[in-house]
Amino acid sequence: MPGTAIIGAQWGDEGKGKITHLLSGQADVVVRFSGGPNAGHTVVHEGQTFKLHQIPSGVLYPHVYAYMGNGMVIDPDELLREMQALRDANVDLSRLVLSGNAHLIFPYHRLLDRAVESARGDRAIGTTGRGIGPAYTDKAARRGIRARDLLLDDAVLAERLENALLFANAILSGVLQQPPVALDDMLDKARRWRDALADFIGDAFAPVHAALQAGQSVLFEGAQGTLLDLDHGTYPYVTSSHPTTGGVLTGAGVGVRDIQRVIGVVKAFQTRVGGGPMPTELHGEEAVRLRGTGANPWDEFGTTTGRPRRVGWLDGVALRYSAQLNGLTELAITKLDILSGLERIPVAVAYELDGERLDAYPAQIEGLERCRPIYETVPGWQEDITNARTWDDLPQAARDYLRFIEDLAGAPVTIVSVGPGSEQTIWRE
Ligand code: 2SA
Ligand code: GDP
Ligand code: MG
Repeated sequence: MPGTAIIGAQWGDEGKGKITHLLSGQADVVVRFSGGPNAGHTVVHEGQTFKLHQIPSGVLYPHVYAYMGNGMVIDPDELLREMQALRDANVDLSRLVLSGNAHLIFPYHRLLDRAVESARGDRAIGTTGRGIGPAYTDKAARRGIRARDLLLDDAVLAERLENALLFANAILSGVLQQPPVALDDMLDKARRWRDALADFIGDAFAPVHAALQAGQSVLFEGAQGTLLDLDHGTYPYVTSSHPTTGGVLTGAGVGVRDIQRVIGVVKAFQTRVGGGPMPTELHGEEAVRLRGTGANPWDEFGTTTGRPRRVGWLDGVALRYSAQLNGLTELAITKLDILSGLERIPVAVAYELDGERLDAYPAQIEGLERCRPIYETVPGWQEDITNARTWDDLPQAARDYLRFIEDLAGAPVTIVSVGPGSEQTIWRE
């Protein structure tokens, strides 16, 4: 199994960290291809819980080469904190590489992110405030600073920063009436980042291709989820990158033939953080039932920001769309244990829009905002399934629910997760 992409099939937080970490046990290389410190991937490794943001989830295995790919935006301050926390837990970072082509998040990106969000008022995207949008904006506008730029002479770096600050300060002080950011401060920061990170900045292209060519197992770890894709998600309520299979190609620099398996990670119900339409959203007691109250570590609160996640029933229309868009070859279903004890489980199989039945995902957000889910309801199960380890250990109703999901997505379920622990996993033969 040379190239395997692990893609969030919904709005993020499907459990990509757990699935990537599990598969990393047998992998040689793990590459993150999109996003940055907005991500929060929870991994339980040898009983200890790690929350990874920018570093690939494979890093916890000492045999794995972990690459932060060119498609990412990296906040070096956050990265250094994350690296220190891992070192404190005795994790070996000698095989960690930051692509020289990844763009950097500077403090002015965070300032801009927060200022623009507050200026949007009730039309705010609900970003994580980590500077993601402004950093990708600078990248697209060709004024971004890349990791490799830290290694340049001070004079050249200063020139690039000055160019980037022309725009940042025009918005910050000209439009938003905030104090401008000083070039010297940014240059000082960049020098400190250079000292701390120079040994980690390198090539994330040639070694990944060498591994693929040698038939080694390479995992591409997705961040966020399909419906947050800049082109294909619920625009403008999206992130500024491509968490989809398309994003693997550009964000890691590989070709279509390099990816044999595309695993869509699907939570057994639906969650979303931030603004934007969510047709199957629930409120009140039903929502608390799926979200939890925060008493358990796996309850639905943001891994990075702690924000309560919006929750709802599984959206089969969105799942079908996601399966097509990503070319999913298989599904990993997570958090199935959370549904235990329900009498019946509704799943959206179509939408209703202006009295018409809609089977396809609407292209326009204005349409999606008015869609009402058409549910099909399947029987639930009462048993605790957190100790199930084989397909046959699952109650019949749980297996039927999984088959229902397979039919909706048109892809087989190969992995079922019944708890956060790595042992709480069913590998379907
Ligand atoms: P941004 O910060 O510009 O990427 O925000 C744009 C939208 O993307 C959503 N987004 C996320 N949604 C779910 N999970 C994410 N990661 C963290 C987690 C989030 C957290 O693992 O829980 O801790 O709150 C993530 N990152 C970005 C975001 O909510 C906006 O809707
Ligand atoms: P990611 O961003 O896709 O990696 O997902 P997050 O880490 O943000 O959120 C998933 C949460 O669910 C984490 O707290 C995981 O430990 C937890 N989790 C993953 N799989 C399961 C599962 O099958 N059951 C339960 N109860 N929790 C799970
Ligand atoms: Mg997450």
